[in-house]
Amino acid sequence: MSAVHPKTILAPSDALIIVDVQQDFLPGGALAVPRSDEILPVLNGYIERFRAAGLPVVVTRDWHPPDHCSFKPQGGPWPVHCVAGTAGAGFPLELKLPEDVRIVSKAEDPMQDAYSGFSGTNLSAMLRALGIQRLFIGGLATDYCVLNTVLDALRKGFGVFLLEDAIRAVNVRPGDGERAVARMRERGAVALQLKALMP
Ligand code: VGL
Ligand code: ZN
Repeated sequence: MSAVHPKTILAPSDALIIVDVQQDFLPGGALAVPRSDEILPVLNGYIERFRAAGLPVVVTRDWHPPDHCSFKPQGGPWPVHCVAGTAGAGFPLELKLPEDVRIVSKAEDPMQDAYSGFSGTNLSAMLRALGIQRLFIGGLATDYCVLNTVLDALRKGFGVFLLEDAIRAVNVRPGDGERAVARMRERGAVALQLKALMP
Protein backbone atom coordinates (compact mmCIF):
# COMPACT_ATOMS: atom_id res chain seq x y z
CA MET A 1 0.00 0.00 0.00
CA SER A 2 1.27 3.44 -0.85
CA ALA A 3 2.87 5.48 1.88
CA VAL A 4 1.41 8.75 0.62
CA HIS A 5 -2.16 9.55 1.48
CA PRO A 6 -3.46 12.84 0.17
CA LYS A 7 -5.67 14.70 2.64
CA THR A 8 -9.33 14.13 1.98
CA ILE A 9 -12.16 16.51 2.86
CA LEU A 10 -15.70 15.21 3.18
CA ALA A 11 -18.27 16.54 0.70
CA PRO A 12 -22.10 16.61 0.84
CA SER A 13 -22.26 13.72 -1.64
CA ASP A 14 -20.22 11.34 0.55
CA ALA A 15 -21.46 8.32 2.51
CA LEU A 16 -19.80 5.83 4.87
CA ILE A 17 -20.47 2.15 4.10
CA ILE A 18 -19.55 -0.34 6.84
CA VAL A 19 -19.66 -3.89 5.49
CA ASP A 20 -20.72 -6.84 7.68
CA VAL A 21 -19.19 -5.89 11.02
CA GLN A 22 -21.14 -8.57 12.90
CA GLN A 23 -20.48 -10.77 15.93
CA ASP A 24 -19.91 -13.94 13.90
CA PHE A 25 -17.02 -12.30 12.02
CA LEU A 26 -15.35 -11.08 15.23
CA PRO A 27 -13.01 -13.13 17.48
CA GLY A 28 -15.05 -15.91 19.13
CA GLY A 29 -17.65 -15.83 16.35
CA ALA A 30 -18.67 -18.67 14.02
CA LEU A 31 -16.56 -17.33 11.11
CA ALA A 32 -14.03 -15.25 13.00
CA VAL A 33 -11.87 -12.99 10.84
CA PRO A 34 -8.35 -12.69 12.34
CA ARG A 35 -7.79 -9.39 14.20
CA SER A 36 -11.15 -8.07 13.10
CA ASP A 37 -11.71 -6.51 16.54
CA GLU A 38 -8.86 -4.09 15.79
CA ILE A 39 -10.97 -2.18 13.28
CA LEU A 40 -13.76 -1.30 15.74
CA PRO A 41 -12.14 1.81 17.27
CA VAL A 42 -11.02 2.94 13.80
CA LEU A 43 -14.54 2.55 12.41
CA ASN A 44 -15.83 4.56 15.37
CA GLY A 45 -13.47 7.34 14.29
CA TYR A 46 -14.91 7.30 10.76
CA ILE A 47 -18.47 7.18 12.11
CA GLU A 48 -17.80 10.23 14.26
CA ARG A 49 -16.46 12.21 11.24
CA PHE A 50 -19.48 11.36 9.09
CA ARG A 51 -21.90 12.00 11.94
CA ALA A 52 -20.32 15.38 12.67
CA ALA A 53 -20.62 16.29 8.97
CA GLY A 54 -24.28 15.21 8.87
CA LEU A 55 -23.50 12.54 6.25
CA PRO A 56 -25.15 9.12 5.91
CA VAL A 57 -23.76 6.05 7.64
CA VAL A 58 -24.86 2.76 6.05
CA VAL A 59 -24.16 -0.68 7.50
CA THR A 60 -24.62 -3.84 5.51
CA ARG A 61 -25.24 -7.12 7.29
CA ASP A 62 -24.99 -10.74 6.19
CA TRP A 63 -28.53 -11.95 6.98
CA HIS A 64 -28.75 -15.60 6.03
CA PRO A 65 -31.61 -18.10 6.31
CA PRO A 66 -30.65 -21.13 8.48
CA ASP A 67 -30.20 -23.32 5.37
CA HIS A 68 -28.17 -20.89 3.26
CA CYS A 69 -26.31 -22.49 0.34
CA SER A 70 -22.94 -21.12 1.51
CA PHE A 71 -23.13 -23.21 4.72
CA LYS A 72 -21.20 -26.49 5.06
CA PRO A 73 -24.32 -28.60 5.81
CA GLN A 74 -25.67 -27.40 2.43
CA GLY A 75 -22.38 -28.20 0.68
CA GLY A 76 -21.02 -24.66 0.83
CA PRO A 77 -17.59 -23.41 1.98
CA TRP A 78 -18.49 -21.72 5.28
CA PRO A 79 -19.55 -22.72 8.78
CA VAL A 80 -23.10 -21.65 9.63
CA HIS A 81 -22.87 -17.90 10.33
CA CYS A 82 -24.94 -14.71 10.50
CA VAL A 83 -28.31 -16.43 10.59
CA ALA A 84 -30.96 -13.69 10.53
CA GLY A 85 -32.13 -12.69 13.99
CA THR A 86 -29.45 -14.60 15.93
CA ALA A 87 -26.89 -13.02 18.27
CA GLY A 88 -24.12 -13.91 15.82
CA ALA A 89 -25.74 -11.74 13.16
CA GLY A 90 -25.91 -8.76 15.53
CA PHE A 91 -23.66 -5.73 15.56
CA PRO A 92 -21.04 -5.53 18.31
CA LEU A 93 -21.81 -3.10 21.14
CA GLU A 94 -18.35 -1.56 20.68
CA LEU A 95 -19.42 -0.24 17.28
CA LYS A 96 -20.95 3.16 17.98
CA LEU A 97 -23.62 3.27 15.30
CA PRO A 98 -25.52 6.56 15.02
CA GLU A 99 -29.25 6.54 15.78
CA ASP A 100 -30.12 7.22 12.15
CA VAL A 101 -27.87 4.47 10.75
CA ARG A 102 -29.25 2.88 7.60
CA ILE A 103 -29.20 -0.94 7.68
CA VAL A 104 -29.02 -2.99 4.47
CA SER A 105 -29.58 -6.76 4.86
CA LYS A 106 -28.12 -9.04 2.19
CA ALA A 107 -27.64 -12.70 1.20
CA GLU A 108 -31.17 -13.53 2.37
CA ASP A 109 -31.94 -15.88 -0.55
CA PRO A 110 -31.15 -19.48 0.54
CA MET A 111 -30.14 -20.42 -3.01
CA GLN A 112 -27.76 -17.58 -3.79
CA ASP A 113 -24.52 -16.41 -2.26
CA ALA A 114 -24.26 -12.66 -2.28
CA TYR A 115 -20.99 -11.10 -1.22
CA SER A 116 -21.77 -7.59 -2.44
CA GLY A 117 -23.89 -5.14 -0.48
CA PHE A 118 -25.47 -4.19 -3.82
CA SER A 119 -26.56 -7.74 -4.62
CA GLY A 120 -30.34 -8.05 -4.34
CA THR A 121 -30.65 -4.98 -2.07
CA ASN A 122 -31.91 -1.40 -2.33
CA LEU A 123 -28.43 0.02 -1.56
CA SER A 124 -27.90 1.57 -4.99
CA ALA A 125 -31.36 3.19 -5.09
CA MET A 126 -30.94 4.47 -1.53
CA LEU A 127 -27.60 6.11 -2.33
CA ARG A 128 -28.89 7.66 -5.57
CA ALA A 129 -31.94 9.05 -3.74
CA LEU A 130 -29.57 10.70 -1.23
CA GLY A 131 -27.45 12.20 -4.03
CA ILE A 132 -24.40 10.20 -2.97
CA GLN A 133 -21.47 10.03 -5.39
CA ARG A 134 -18.50 8.91 -3.27
CA LEU A 135 -18.42 5.91 -0.94
CA PHE A 136 -16.00 5.38 1.95
CA ILE A 137 -15.99 1.60 2.40
CA GLY A 138 -14.56 -0.48 5.25
CA GLY A 139 -15.48 -3.58 7.25
CA LEU A 140 -15.32 -7.35 6.79
CA ALA A 141 -14.05 -9.25 5.11
CA THR A 142 -11.50 -7.62 2.78
CA ASP A 143 -11.33 -10.66 0.47
CA TYR A 144 -15.11 -11.33 0.23
CA CYS A 145 -17.81 -8.80 1.01
CA VAL A 146 -15.61 -5.69 1.05
CA LEU A 147 -14.01 -6.73 -2.26
CA ASN A 148 -17.31 -7.43 -4.00
CA THR A 149 -19.05 -4.34 -2.60
CA VAL A 150 -16.18 -2.10 -3.73
CA LEU A 151 -16.02 -3.63 -7.22
CA ASP A 152 -19.81 -3.26 -7.65
CA ALA A 153 -19.67 0.35 -6.43
CA LEU A 154 -16.97 1.17 -9.00
CA ARG A 155 -18.98 -0.55 -11.78
CA LYS A 156 -21.97 1.55 -10.82
CA GLY A 157 -19.92 4.72 -11.16
CA PHE A 158 -19.39 5.65 -7.53
CA GLY A 159 -16.05 7.05 -6.44
CA VAL A 160 -14.64 4.69 -3.82
CA PHE A 161 -12.27 5.29 -0.94
CA LEU A 162 -11.10 2.01 0.60
CA LEU A 163 -10.63 2.45 4.36
CA GLU A 164 -7.39 0.50 4.52
CA ASP A 165 -7.08 0.80 8.32
CA ALA A 166 -10.64 -0.47 8.84
CA ILE A 167 -10.66 -3.77 6.90
CA ARG A 168 -9.48 -7.29 7.75
CA ALA A 169 -9.25 -10.43 5.59
CA VAL A 170 -10.24 -14.07 6.08
CA ASN A 171 -7.12 -15.18 4.14
CA VAL A 172 -8.32 -18.72 3.31
CA ARG A 173 -5.21 -18.69 1.11
CA PRO A 174 -2.33 -16.59 2.47
CA GLY A 175 -2.24 -13.25 0.63
CA ASP A 176 -5.94 -13.19 -0.32
CA GLY A 177 -6.41 -9.89 1.53
CA GLU A 178 -3.44 -8.22 -0.15
CA ARG A 179 -4.54 -9.46 -3.57
CA ALA A 180 -8.04 -8.14 -2.95
CA VAL A 181 -6.68 -4.71 -2.01
CA ALA A 182 -4.53 -4.69 -5.16
CA ARG A 183 -7.56 -5.56 -7.33
CA MET A 184 -9.71 -2.84 -5.78
CA ARG A 185 -6.97 -0.24 -6.32
CA GLU A 186 -6.39 -1.37 -9.92
CA ARG A 187 -10.07 -0.79 -10.62
CA GLY A 188 -9.90 2.72 -9.17
CA ALA A 189 -10.50 2.54 -5.42
CA VAL A 190 -8.34 5.03 -3.50
CA ALA A 191 -6.81 3.80 -0.25
CA LEU A 192 -7.50 6.09 2.71
CA GLN A 193 -6.59 6.11 6.40
CA LEU A 194 -8.47 7.89 9.16
CA LYS A 195 -5.53 10.18 9.85
CA ALA A 196 -5.79 11.51 6.26
CA LEU A 197 -9.48 12.39 6.61
CA MET A 198 -9.79 16.04 7.57
CA PRO A 199 -11.90 16.75 10.66
C1 VGL B 1 -18.56 -12.91 4.21
C2 VGL B 1 -17.89 -15.10 4.02
C3 VGL B 1 -19.19 -15.52 4.09
C4 VGL B 1 -18.20 -11.46 4.31
C5 VGL B 1 -19.88 -13.32 4.28
O1 VGL B 1 -19.00 -10.69 4.87
O2 VGL B 1 -17.10 -11.09 3.83
N1 VGL B 1 -17.58 -13.81 4.08
N2 VGL B 1 -20.17 -14.63 4.20
ZN1 ZN C 1 -22.16 -15.12 4.64
